Amino acid sequence: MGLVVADTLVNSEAYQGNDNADVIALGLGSADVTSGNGEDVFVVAQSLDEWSASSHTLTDFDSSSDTIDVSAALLAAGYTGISAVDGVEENQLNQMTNVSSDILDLISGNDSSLDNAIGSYFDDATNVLTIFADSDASAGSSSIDSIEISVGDSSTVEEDDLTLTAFIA
Ligand SMILES: [Ca+2]
Ligand SMILES: [Ca+2]
Repeated sequence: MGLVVADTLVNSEAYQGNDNADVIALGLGSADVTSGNGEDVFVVAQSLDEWSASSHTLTDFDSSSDTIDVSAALLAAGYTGISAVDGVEENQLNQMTNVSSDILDLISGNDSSLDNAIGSYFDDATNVLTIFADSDASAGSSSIDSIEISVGDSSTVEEDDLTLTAFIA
């Protein structure tokens, strides 16, 4: 358990990784990253309230080996773990699965069903991944933020590519 330590922070520039495992933090802006081979980890480093101001591009994201870790932003928002029960618990995340395109309306509408939610939706027509999370860790209120990450034409992103390493023992 613990935060991933990044090799480098990329904000709004192009960055080329190597063919080993890179740990690349995505900062505020619009990074354009080619990470090469290896089990690369992308850390979404900016706080939740900065998410909507960023839109990154991962040109060669490989779903079979690469992952995107959003733990840091969630820790900073006050979450302490992943909920083990149905329903919403104070400071506990509910990781959503099998998310459909309907989620985009729920996000923009700050829908109460997303209370303490974390999840992602990949649009394979546009190759845009939308990651969303409730920045209000209290139960019963929500403020949904989202960030868009584009991947290359030959890339896909699966739900289990989104990791929460800081919350998993
Ligand atoms: Ca690499
Ligand atoms: Ca909440």
